[in-house]
Formats: sequence, C-alpha cells, structure tokens
Amino acid sequence: MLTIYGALRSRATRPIWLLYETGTPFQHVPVIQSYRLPDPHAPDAPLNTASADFLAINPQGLVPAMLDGDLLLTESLAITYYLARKFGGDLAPRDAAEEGQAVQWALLGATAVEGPALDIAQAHAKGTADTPEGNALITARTEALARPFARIEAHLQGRDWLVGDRFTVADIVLSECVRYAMAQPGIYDAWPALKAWLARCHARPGWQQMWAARNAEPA
Ligand SMILES: N[C@@H](CCC(=O)N[C@@H](CS)C(=O)NCC(=O)O)C(=O)O
Repeated sequence: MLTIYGALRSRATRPIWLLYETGTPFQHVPVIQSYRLPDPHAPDAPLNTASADFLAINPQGLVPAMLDGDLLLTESLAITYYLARKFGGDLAPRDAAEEGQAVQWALLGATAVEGPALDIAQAHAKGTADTPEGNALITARTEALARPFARIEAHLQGRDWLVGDRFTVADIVLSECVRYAMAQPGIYDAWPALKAWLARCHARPGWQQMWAARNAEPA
C-alpha cells in the first residue's frame, strides 16, 4: 500500500494535502523529527528520523519519505509531483508548458521562499521573535522574501491559481512554503494578490483536512 512517512508537523503536509484532495487511500506513518525528542534513542522513544527502522527506509534521516510498491521517493516536492501525476488528474500539469510552470513554482518555493519563511516560523516557535536578535532576523528574512513574493504577486494579477486557471500541485507546494511565514503579523499585507491566493489555498478541503490532522498531533 502507498505509505507516507512523516509527522504532519513537517514537509509531509505537501503530499498528504494532495492525497486528501484526491481521496487517495494511503498508510500514514507519523515519523517524528529526532531533534524534537529529548532522547531519540530511548527505548520508549516513538519512531523518529534517527530510528534504525526509519533509517532503513531513508538513510538520510529526513521526512517525508514515500513507498509505493517498490518505489522509494524522498524529497517532498518529488513525492508530491509523483502523486499528482499518478492520482491527481487535473492537479497535475497537462502539457509541457504547464510542466515547466509547475516546476518553476516548486523551485522558487524551495530555493527562495522556504528558507527565509522557515526561519521566521522558527523564531516564533522558539519565542525569540520579540527579542532584538529575533527582530533583526525577521527583518532580514522579510527582505529576502520581497523578491520571490513580488514575482508571485505579479503573476497572480487577474489569476486565482498559479498554473492553467485551476488549482494544481503547484499551488500546494508553493503555498506550503509561503505558509511558514504566517506567524509574522502583517507579513503578506504588501502582497494582496498573494495573500488572497494563500487564503484560497487554505479554503481547499484537502488543506482543511490536513491542517485539522496536523493540529491534532502533539506540538
Ligand atoms: N528537502 C527535503 C527536506 C526534508 C527535511 O528537512 N525534513 C525535516 C522535517 S520537515 C526532517 O526530517 N528533519 C529531521 C532531522 O533534521 O533530523 C524535502 O523537501 O523533503
């Protein structure tokens, strides 16, 4: 059976959101990040990214990972694009031009948005956002987001979705990168089309289902 490894407080949200959108059955193994545990090797530790059983699946010790029959995929974007192609119907690109656009948005997310947005999320999660160092970091990361956000903002003028006038896998993977910054009040205010698009993404039934499941997991 199709199996996704990775707790939902991780990049596993991406493939799992897509699977919820499509109603595809799968087994979810909520492997937790080892750094979230006091002792990942304790006998009573839950399955985690440093567990021998998980390293036998992904020796890199990162989630998400996916097994579909004999096919092992790691890297959340590759997994999500594969699942879109196999189960996603119109969530997948329809032709070469759409494929190029979808890959473009995924790479923009991974290379220009994810890092700075994650730093902002972590500053809030660690409670350092309101310290002078935290403030300086958030200012710098917000500046780093300005150029990719400007690109997304310009593209979304007169459009609801990134590719092909419909919700696709590109919206899933890019919006999940953009979401990481949302703990910072007002971060999207300079980008109204991006902000409205993110709200549309979060109104999707698959995102709602994924978010409820994520919030039910231990913090
Ligand atoms: N580029 C990878 C990054 C995977 C990654 O960094 N996963 C984190 C959780 S979101 C992880 O497993 N961390 C565990 C660790 O660092 O030990 C992807 O997109 O799948």
